[in-house]
Amino acid sequence: MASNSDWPIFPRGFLLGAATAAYQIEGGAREGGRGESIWDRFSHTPGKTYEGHTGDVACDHYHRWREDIKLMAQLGLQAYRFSIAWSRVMPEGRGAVNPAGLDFYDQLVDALLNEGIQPFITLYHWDLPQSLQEKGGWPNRDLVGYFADYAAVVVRHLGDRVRHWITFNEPWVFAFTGYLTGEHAPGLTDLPAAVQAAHHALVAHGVAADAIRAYGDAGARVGIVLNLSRVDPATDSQADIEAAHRFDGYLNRWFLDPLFHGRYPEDVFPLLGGQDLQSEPNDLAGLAERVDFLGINNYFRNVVGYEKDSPPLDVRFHKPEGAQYTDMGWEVYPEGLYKLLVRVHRDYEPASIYITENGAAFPDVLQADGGVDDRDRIEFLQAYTFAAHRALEEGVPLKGYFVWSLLDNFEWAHGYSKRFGIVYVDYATQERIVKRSGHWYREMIGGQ
Ligand code: IFM
Repeated sequence: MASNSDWPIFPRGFLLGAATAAYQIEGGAREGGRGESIWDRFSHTPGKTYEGHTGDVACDHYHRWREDIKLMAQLGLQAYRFSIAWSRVMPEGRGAVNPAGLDFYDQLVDALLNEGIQPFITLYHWDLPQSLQEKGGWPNRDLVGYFADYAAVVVRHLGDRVRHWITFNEPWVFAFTGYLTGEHAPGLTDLPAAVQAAHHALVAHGVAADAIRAYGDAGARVGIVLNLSRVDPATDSQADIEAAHRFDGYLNRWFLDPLFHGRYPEDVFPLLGGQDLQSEPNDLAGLAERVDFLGINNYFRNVVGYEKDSPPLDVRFHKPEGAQYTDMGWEVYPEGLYKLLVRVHRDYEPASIYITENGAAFPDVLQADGGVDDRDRIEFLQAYTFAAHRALEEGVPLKGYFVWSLLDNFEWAHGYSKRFGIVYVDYATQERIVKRSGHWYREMIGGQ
């Protein structure tokens, strides 16, 4: 039995769980009446994902969910964060509802509750119905209403049993990598479209929050999940300090300021062409009252310096020498999580915070003895959970922690080449093998 120095001891009621997302694990892409999503279209477009990988089968969770919930129970998970595939519930994104899609999530929720695992549902984890992309996708304001309708359908169905609702996962990622850099679906490279998409996600959060409150249980809690990172300047020079501040405005304050202060960050708004944003007067009003909890996904920090003639922000990324990097090339920097939590609490004061994703990809190897000895991931999780605990001790209202991810899965443009799971998936057989980190996490939860 490991001693308490192997993991932090969290207060009673603190939730320890794991997270996944629909397109990354479900598979069953053409089953049960599911409609096409932008990730089906994107991953089937040559050259968009690593070796042409798609989520057609993924972890086959669509068929293996009972086994996966047993696995969660064996690991002792107290909560499970998963997303709903919009196009499983509404194949065209609006209009007709697909009962088989709702049934799938219905059974999943019941099975989780039977095992005493609290469901945290994300309504949107990037898999927009393709037919809504054909209407222009998130830059089209009509999507705000379609999203609210979809949220209402799901919450009317599951709201008697599900308490924690997350509207969006990482709107920064799907807006800016989906519409500006083109690395993610729908693969566009259009700055005004990206800024408009990000804005509509904020407005949609507000109206979906209203729907969740209208149709959910009295105890329903609404959250939104942001990918946030500590940003440090590369040197002490004024130019680098200002560059780091601009990048912080783009990555962190672009969503935090509207959500909690009702306005965009003034310094970076014009740099991204904010003056051309199409908006209505009350779009950002009252968003703070529609956030019961903030979900933070954090993996690494950014070290940023000034780079001349590098629009729109004139920044360049630096990789500190001597640091440890994961298989994604992300710096292992637990101190960044601690500082980020303290800063978000100080500057924005969300009522509650959950770490909704944290974890690491490493090149795991399935050994001849059938095990996966991922000590590097254990060290990562230890360091980050201790950092989170330190923030909690200093007054940050941290209520839970979700490891990313329960299973190895489809890592978007990287396909299956990156493994984030605490459970190894042998994609040839779909066998699940609990990694050493999974055993460690089970002990940690049991040791609370
Ligand atoms: O796999 C993703 C997830 O879908 C969103 N947050 C970051 C993870 C790792 O890249």
